[in-house]
Amino acid sequence: MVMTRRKFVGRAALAVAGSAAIQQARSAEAILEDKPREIPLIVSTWPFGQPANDAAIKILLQGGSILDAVEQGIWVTESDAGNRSVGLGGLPNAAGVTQLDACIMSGPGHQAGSVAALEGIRHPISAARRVMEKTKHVLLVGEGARIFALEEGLESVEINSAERYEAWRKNRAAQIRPKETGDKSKNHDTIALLVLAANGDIAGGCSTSGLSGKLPGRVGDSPIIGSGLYVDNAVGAAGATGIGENVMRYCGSFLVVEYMRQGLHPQEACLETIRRIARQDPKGTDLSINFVALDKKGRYGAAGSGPGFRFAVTTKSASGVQAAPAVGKLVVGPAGGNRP
Ligand code: SD4
Repeated sequence: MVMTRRKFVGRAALAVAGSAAIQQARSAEAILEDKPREIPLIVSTWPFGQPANDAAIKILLQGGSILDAVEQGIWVTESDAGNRSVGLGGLPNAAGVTQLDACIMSGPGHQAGSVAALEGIRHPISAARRVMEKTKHVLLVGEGARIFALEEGLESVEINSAERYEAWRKNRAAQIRPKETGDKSKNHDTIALLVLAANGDIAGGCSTSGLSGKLPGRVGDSPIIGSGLYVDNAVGAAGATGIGENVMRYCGSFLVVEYMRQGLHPQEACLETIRRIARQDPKGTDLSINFVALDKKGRYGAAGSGPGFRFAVTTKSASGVQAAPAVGKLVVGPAGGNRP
């Protein structure tokens, strides 16, 4: 490939900007170093992650497995009928059907399982775990995923699509443009839940109904390993929420983990991932994407492309919600992360 001088200079400038940013991030790490490092540690997306974290830490403290902690923590969010973006309470696609995406990753053995465009199953995270543990595959989609979940004895739920579609259609305007003053967390999003166990093992899970009004069959970042979630037992884990298309074109969660592997603090790794995407993407920081991360040392962090992203952090001694730093000035989408 012949590279013009302009292209070469442009790329070199980008590379310099990138490495300068990493150096800047490394020096910022000194400030972040002071954060407590209590383990087990659980970090998840959005304030609705807190009750999920609480359920997950309880399982760990009772001697349960790290995967049980991930799965049963996420059950809490999937069971919340008031949640419009995770589980069967999630807003339907353009055909009036709620299609669910989920994945799970286990650090030890680097195992992963996913389901996408899954209909009528109460706990997609459990279907993902079964894919990981009981098949030789990583990802099952659509009707195949549903039949597999049914064969595994997972709870199925009858859904009246026409009714759901009508309700969705009537409220569409309100859902697309909720009041600016409203609680943004209600419009969001995906739960990505990361666990660092006391023995240093790491696991994570992710579950969502995806973007409301999406085309039938659309799969977002959440069930894609390396995009909505990534775990490396030697380094750490990361998860994403926001507009999946802006995450999956860059393997966002994988990138966060790779920055941590290069030595960045989890928070700086999240920030640098968004900066890097924004440097390259025609949308700049208008991405509506957010990441959470934790590392093997028990450090954690999060970042959003715009302000408004909050995340839940839980240890044995404390559980709470924190605000994530933002890269750009834009809010997390006028309608939350589900902005088309
Ligand atoms: C998706 N990232 O399907 C998910 C859902 C989400 O804001 O987090 N929406 O694109």
